[in-house]
Amino acid sequence: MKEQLAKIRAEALAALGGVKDSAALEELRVRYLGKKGELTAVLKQMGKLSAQERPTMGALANEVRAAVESAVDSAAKKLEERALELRLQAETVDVTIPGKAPRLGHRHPMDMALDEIKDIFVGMGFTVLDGPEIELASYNFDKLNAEEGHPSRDWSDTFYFDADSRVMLRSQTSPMQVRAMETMDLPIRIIAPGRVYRKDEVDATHSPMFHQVEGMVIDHGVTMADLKGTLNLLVEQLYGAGTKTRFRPHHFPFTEPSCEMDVQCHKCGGAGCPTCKGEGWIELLGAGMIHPKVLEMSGIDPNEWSGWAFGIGLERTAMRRFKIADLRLIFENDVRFLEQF
Ligand code: 2U9
Repeated sequence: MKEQLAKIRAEALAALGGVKDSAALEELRVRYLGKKGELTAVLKQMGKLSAQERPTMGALANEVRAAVESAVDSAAKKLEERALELRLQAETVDVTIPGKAPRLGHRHPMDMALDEIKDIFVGMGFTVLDGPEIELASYNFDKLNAEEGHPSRDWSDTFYFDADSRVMLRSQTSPMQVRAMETMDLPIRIIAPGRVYRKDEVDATHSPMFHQVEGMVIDHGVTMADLKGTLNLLVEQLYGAGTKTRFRPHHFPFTEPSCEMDVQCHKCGGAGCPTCKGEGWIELLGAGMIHPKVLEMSGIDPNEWSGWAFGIGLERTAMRRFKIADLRLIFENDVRFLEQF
């Protein structure tokens, strides 16, 4: 038995000394110290020993068990240390290696053009509105004096959601202004920028989705002179001091009188060139005095209050501002295009 115990000790210590991983260690622990292990098997034979031999063998067995247990513990500790060492090696960061610069995005020219316009109007005390793109036709048309049968309500021009033509994708941002007239305290000065939708085929100047900025002022004694003064200021800030404008009569259902405003061609200074198609002037926006019926429908007394409104297409403004020849470039989001602005 003595030899058996010595053999177990020698074999166990040798095996534990060269153990490679925790699975192998566990296997050895079970093999030598487990209930069905080699040491237990020897201890089970103790009964066969004489009373004299038993205490010495018992002490020796305990000594061997303690030695194997201690070897198991130190092997486990070694494995742990080795694992930590490997992890630290793998996770080493060389802080002196130059970093990879992240590729920065770029502001979209539409966003830049909108911000310029917003800044100009906020500077004059206007509030910027936001509102739903899915609208009621009553807000998009009826309350803007475009009644049943008006050509802009046609199914070939407008995206309706229902057969009764009651719910639609807004075709202008005016419904936001109607909602403002119904809910805000007078006087009001607001601009309403946002996406609008019309059934147009995509080409170099058209898209079924585009952006508008509309604006309006309602106060006591507001006249066409206020409209012209404000829009001239807008143009001077967008295109530089001294930029000339002209106002031509026009027709819109929601304004009376109505006009379109042109700016003198920045390329030729009015002499006529390919940019202005020989006209000397470039059409910029539509505007007018808010129709008394439109005021009345939103509960504003046209005998007490008057107001003006305008609408400007943002894509066209950005295209002119940044000299972009094709509208489709604005929506394609090609970074090589966007980086130029
Ligand atoms: C209310 C009353 C009046 C907004 C206006 C225009 C003239 C106009 C076009 C510009 C280019 C649309 O994007 S575009 O195709 N808009 O010409 N818009 S007056 O008048 C309003 C708005 C709201 C309650």
